[in-house]
Amino acid sequence: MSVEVERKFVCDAGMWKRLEEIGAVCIGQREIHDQYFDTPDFELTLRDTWLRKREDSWELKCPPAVGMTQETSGEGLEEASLCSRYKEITSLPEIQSRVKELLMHCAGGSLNADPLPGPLVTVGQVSHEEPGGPEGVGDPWPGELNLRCFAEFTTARRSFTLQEEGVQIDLDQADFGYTVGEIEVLVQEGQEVGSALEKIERAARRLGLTRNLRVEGKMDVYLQRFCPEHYVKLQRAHIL
Ligand code: V4E
Repeated sequence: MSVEVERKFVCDAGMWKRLEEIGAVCIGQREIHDQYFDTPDFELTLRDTWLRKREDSWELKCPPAVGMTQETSGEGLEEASLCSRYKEITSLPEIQSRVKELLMHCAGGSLNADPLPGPLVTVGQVSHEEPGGPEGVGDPWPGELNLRCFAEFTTARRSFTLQEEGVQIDLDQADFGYTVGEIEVLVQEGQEVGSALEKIERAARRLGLTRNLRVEGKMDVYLQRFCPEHYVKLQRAHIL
């Protein structure tokens, strides 16, 4: 199982040129369709656990084991506070059992709430079926656990690699009108994250990213625009 260590950055108009100048190699571009799921009471995301259907595959992102979190690893690098790290689980049986276990431990679990499909809404230039139910997902299991789709969007992604650093750089343009970059390193679970943070810091410096500010991800912006109540709850819980 791997842990994704990543730093987001503001992707300005000069970024392409800078990537070229530092010798980053474009390794592809693609469109990614994501659907995110949670219970009506946000029991997963309030535990910083993100269940996603990306194209036809299920993925779960959750905080890594103690020892790989920034609070406990004592890396002492400024980079540590700018980088997020999440364990990525891609085996469906494991995702289902972790989600079930998490929901069972939620006080007053909401397995009896009635999921309702939402109306059609327009987001920017793109018509979106407002997320609101497990319908159309094609799998019965999310509905059986009272999970509904709360966010759905498509991202045009261009990926680059800085081979000597072992980092991947993605430039993402979401269909609701937000563009963001990220520098990413994958680490095997249990391994030291310090060297990943150093690689990310070196890549950030080479890209001229000197402003050490937290940059909003696609989900921050999506929820602020379309699900403000959910966003406020996650902010109050210091998740976003
Ligand atoms: C919102 C969120 C998660 C869902 C995935 O978010 P993100 O990594 O931004 O999406 P994406 O498309 O780049 O996924 P990838 O292709 O890299 O797998 S996982 C954790 N969060 C919370 C979160 C946070 N607390 N802070 C920041 C800056 N981003 C996300």
